[in-house]
Amino acid sequence: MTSTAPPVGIVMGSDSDWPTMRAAAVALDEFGVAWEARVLSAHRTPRVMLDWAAAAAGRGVRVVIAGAGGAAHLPGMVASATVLPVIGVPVPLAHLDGMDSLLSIVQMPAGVPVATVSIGGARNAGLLAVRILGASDPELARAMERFQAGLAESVAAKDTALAA
Ligand code: RP5
Repeated sequence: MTSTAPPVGIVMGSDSDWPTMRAAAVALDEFGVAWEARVLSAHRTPRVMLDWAAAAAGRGVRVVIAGAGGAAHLPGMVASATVLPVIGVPVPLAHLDGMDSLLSIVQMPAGVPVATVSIGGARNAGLLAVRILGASDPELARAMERFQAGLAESVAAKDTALAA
């Protein structure tokens, strides 16, 4: 098994999730973190999903971002088949405003964690993946420090503008 995969794997239950999930890829691009994206359905292609999850760590993936909508079992099932950290993104569909997706992903049984972000929160999923990688990558951690400083500056600028 070769370790040539990008450090972040973005998986989703359908290509219809991509308009939501691409925000994770954009965040990773901003930090120069490479990623791969796959459509893997817990219900429609369960064996392909489990094979990908089981092989991911050996291929060099370090963090998984998994998004799904509705009966959103993909993040939890991927987490059951890998030791890698899995970040779950509840994708909002036409009904129930994404609450179904959120509850499907966040209520994991003890022993099988999924770090769930907000409904549609794929950008934060990408940023969380950067932080996880930054724990063992000082350069990436410094880039996150600069990013956070930029956030603070943008709030300070708004504060100054309102106070003027
Ligand atoms: C879920 O079903 C997918 O993650 C997607 O959010 C939802 C609908 O999929 P499509 O019918 O658009 O393929 O498994």
